Amino acid sequence: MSKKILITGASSGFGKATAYRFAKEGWNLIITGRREDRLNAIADQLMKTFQIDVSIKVFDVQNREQVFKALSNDPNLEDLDALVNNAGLALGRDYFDEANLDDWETMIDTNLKGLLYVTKAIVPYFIKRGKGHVMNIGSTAGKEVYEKGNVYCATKTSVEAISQAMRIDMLRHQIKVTAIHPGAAETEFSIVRFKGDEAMAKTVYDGYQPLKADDIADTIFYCANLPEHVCVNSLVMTCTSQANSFYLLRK
Ligand code: NDP
Ligand code: 8X3
Repeated sequence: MSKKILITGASSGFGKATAYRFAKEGWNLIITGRREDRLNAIADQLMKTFQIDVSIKVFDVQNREQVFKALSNDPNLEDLDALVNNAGLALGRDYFDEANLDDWETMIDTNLKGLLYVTKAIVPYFIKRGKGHVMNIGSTAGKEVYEKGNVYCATKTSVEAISQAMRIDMLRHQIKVTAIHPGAAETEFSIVRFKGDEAMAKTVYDGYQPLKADDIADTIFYCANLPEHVCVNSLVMTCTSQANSFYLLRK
């Protein structure tokens, strides 16, 4: 029987690439995000190309009511195998004393509270089934805090912490929890971070080959397809030109 995965932030970047990766292998999908037009276009293409079931759910992960309304009491989620908490963003790259409070709130509400809400809404289905896999997308930004990264780095440090906590607290339910921490990858991430300034965003990836969204999708697919008794707990991945948040080789 086909397996089923729910991916947040599937309208772009890692989430979209992950949707394609799992669809190609015959998984059925639930893809989520705020941009309904994009999700519809992706769902149509995947259903036509791979003859799988794709349903979309449009909600803002920051909005607790929307999350629980979208994800509670849904028979389509009763046989869900895996969840990818990918929706997230950085906003601004500013010194702590100069940073914008609204940017901070949005990052905390999306990267941390959004991940908590979605997981809290999905875990009851996993508990009922006696299995399930939560995969959380952190970042190298949560491994080494860098200048002007302050609150973004804090949210991603929290992704590792809460992943560890979930793994401990849900051990008795045999739910797998994996945290994946990618380094620099060229998606819409930097365009969002620099609020539409595409030239500025481009400079982030100058002079080296960053990760591609497909690289992260491949890694998520690997983690999701290990034997029942195997769980990758935490995984850091970078492009070959990056050693960590601080060391990046640009030509
Ligand atoms: P993109 O900007 O390309 O994609 C982000 C996705 O998150 C979009 O699908 C967006 O959908 C969704 N999203 C953002 N805010 C919300 C929200 N409030 N509610 C619902 N969905 C939301 O970035 P990436 O694919 O690069 O980023 C994906 C994840 O990977 C993020 O958590 C990011 O922090 C992390 N990451 C990125 C790295 C990089 O270098 N690119 C490296 C390490 C980690 P929509 O706008 O339609 O809601
Ligand atoms: C995104 C990677 O280095 O821009 O999480 O923070 S970085």
